[in-house]
Parts: sequence; C-alpha cells; structure tokens
Amino acid sequence: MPRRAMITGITGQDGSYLAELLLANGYEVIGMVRRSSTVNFERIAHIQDQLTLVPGDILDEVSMIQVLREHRPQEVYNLAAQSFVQTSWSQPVLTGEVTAMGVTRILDAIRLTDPEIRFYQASSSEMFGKVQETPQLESTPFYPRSPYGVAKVYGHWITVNYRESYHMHASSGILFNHESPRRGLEFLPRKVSHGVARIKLGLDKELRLGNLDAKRDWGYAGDYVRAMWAMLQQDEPQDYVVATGETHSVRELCEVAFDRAGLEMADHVVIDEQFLRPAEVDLLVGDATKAREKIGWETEMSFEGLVQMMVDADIDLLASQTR
Ligand code: NAP
Ligand code: G4F
Repeated sequence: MPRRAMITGITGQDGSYLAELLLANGYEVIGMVRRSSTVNFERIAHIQDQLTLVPGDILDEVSMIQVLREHRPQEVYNLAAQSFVQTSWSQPVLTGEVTAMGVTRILDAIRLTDPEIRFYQASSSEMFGKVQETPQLESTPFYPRSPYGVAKVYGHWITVNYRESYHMHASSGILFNHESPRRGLEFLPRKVSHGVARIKLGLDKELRLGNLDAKRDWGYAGDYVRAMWAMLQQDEPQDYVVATGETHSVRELCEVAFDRAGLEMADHVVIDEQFLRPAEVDLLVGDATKAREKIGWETEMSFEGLVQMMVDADIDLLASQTR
C-alpha cells in the first residue's frame, strides 16, 4: 500500500513543492483546499491529476476531522497560514485565528481521529524576531516582532505541547526564508525578480521598496521541503532549524537581480514608506547543524543561483504573456 499524506496549504509555494516530492516518493497525496469563488490551483495544475483535493479550512475543525476520517493519512503537513508578515499588522486577529489557533484545530482533529498520525508544523525564523543570539538555532529564545511572528510562536509551542501531552509524533521545522519562481508576488525576492523582469521588458520603469538594510537567510523552497519530509521519517519527533547559514541584505539581493538583467539598480529602485514595517526583523541567519547531522539535510542552491533563477523565470513568464 502506498503511504498517504495530507497537506494543508497545498495551493501555496511550499505545498506545491512538497506535493511533488511526496508523489515522487510514491505517496498518495491528499490536499486540503479552502473554498473560494475562483479556483487558484496554478501552482499545482501540472500535478493536479495525481492529487486528491478535498475541501476543508484550518478555521473549521469539523471539516478537518471529516477529511482525516475519510482519507486516513499517516502523515499530515500543516503549511496553511496567513503567511505575509506585513498583512499581519492590518489583519492581526485573522492572522492569529489562521496561523496560531489553526494549529490547535488541526492537532486536535488528529488527536481525536488518529493520534498515531505523524505531524509537521511549519514554524518560522520570524519567531526569532529581535534576535537574542547569532546565528539562531533550536535553543535560541524567541522574540517575535510582528503579529505573524507571535502567531507562529503559539503554533510552535502548541505543537511541542501536544507532543509532550499526548505523545504525538509532532515535529516543528523552524524554516528560514525560502523562495522560488512560485513565491507569492508580494514577498520581497519575488517582488524584485518580477519587478526587474517588468523593467527589462519595458513594462515598468521603477521598483518601489521599503527597508533595503534588512538581512535574511534566503534558501530555495525546493530544498526546504526535503527537510519537512525527512523530519517525519525519524523515530523521534523533534524541532529543527532549516537554513543556509548565509545572510544577505535586501540591497544585495536587488543588486544580484538587476545585474542578472543587465540593469543598474540605482536607476530604478525608489524607497516608498508604505513598505516599511511598524517593527522590523533586522537580521536573520540560521545554524542548521542539527538538521545536517540528524536528518542529513543539505541545501543545494546558492544565494546568487536562486536570485538569478527567479529573474530568468520571471523574464520568461512575462515574455510569454506579452507575446
Ligand atoms: P503561502 O504560499 O502563502 O501558502 C499558504 C497556504 O495556506 C495557501 O495554500 C493558502 O491557501 C493556505 N491557507 C491560508 N488560509 C487558509 C485557511 N483558512 N484554510 C486553509 N488553508 C489556508 O506560504 P508558503 O510560503 O508556501 O509557506 C508555507 C508555510 O510555511 C506557511 O505556514 C508559512 O507561514 C510557513 N513558512 C514559510 C516560510 C517561507 O519563507 N516561505 C518560512 C517559514 C515558514 P490559498 O491558496 O487558498 O490562499
Ligand atoms: O520577503 P518578505 O516579505 O519576508 P519576511 O517578512 O522575512 O517573511 C517571510 O519569511 C518568514 C521566515 O523568516 C516567513 F515565516 C514568512 O511567512 C515569510 O515567508 O520581507 C523580507 C524583508 C523584510 O525585512 C522587509 O522589510 O524585505 C524587506 N522589504 C523591503 N522592501 C520588503 C520590501 N518586503 C516586502 N515584502 N516588500 C517590500 O517592498
């Protein structure tokens, strides 16, 4: 019998890469999708015929109990979230309901239907926020700087709590920023790669950004989903930092992107206050030694390679749309 996994957030960036990985590993993949008035399956359209998509919402525990009862997965990956940090200030309650309480709902649905299910929680380096040590590792204290970061801290600790209270195989991946051509357009790296492509093709002249000095540890989403899967194959559930160990500023990322397109960043980037945040996370850089040693995880994509790939992909995409 093939193993069966359920993914919440399968229509998102990570959900699409994880679904590909699980299918390649011979899994039957159940994707929980929330109702919307228009279908948004672009990221999974190429594998949709191999997936079982079922309706459900992280805001509704009963819907998840029904999905779990009907499909009986052995593994559940909880990727669903309101994941855009900036929006978490304008929608703090929704962010808490989805990104924090949603984790309790899915954990509880698992506890009630089949506590043997192995569970992955998508925790975030945003939990480190105003960092208490550098680099950040599993033992670094959290100091979140946004309603999103606060919600992720809740999601992280409720995962630990269900592991300790009910002996569930629940693991949390503390993932640092990871990107790809499938990233949402509002996140900085994709905003830059898409903006650069638009300028290159003469569709725009400027790119409006916020804080160019913030530093992030940026990796490739395709590499990071391998770590999610590996965590659930371990005998013991644990928490792991997943990061490249390198940090770069927003400015450096822009320079690589503009350079790739043969453009001068200074000619096009405009600072726009609307993209500054009420509180910023100035520096993130992770230490993934534990993931390397215990689950054999390695990142394969370089920072420059990632940014260049995203710029190339957006130029190809826009060129095909304007042809
Ligand atoms: P994403 O592209 O924004 O995808 C989020 C997914 O959550 C989408 O499929 C979305 O569905 C779904 N969702 C939102 N609200 C929902 C609800 N009420 N019920 C069910 N599903 C809902 O995010 P991502 O980049 O793939 O990230 C995946 C997870 O990892 C998130 O939890 C994120 O917070 C976390 N994370 C991401 C990073 C990163 O750098 N990418 C780093 C650390 C942690 P729709 O398509 O219908 O909107
Ligand atoms: O790409 P970002 O929006 O990602 P952020 O806030 O680091 O969060 C992402 O990574 C987290 C992991 O650490 C995830 F948990 C979370 O779900 C999300 O995937 O912004 C990156 C940096 C920030 O410092 C921001 O202030 O870029 C800076 N920035 C500067 N100008 C901008 C802009 N960010 C955005 N989105 N748009 C700008 O115009």
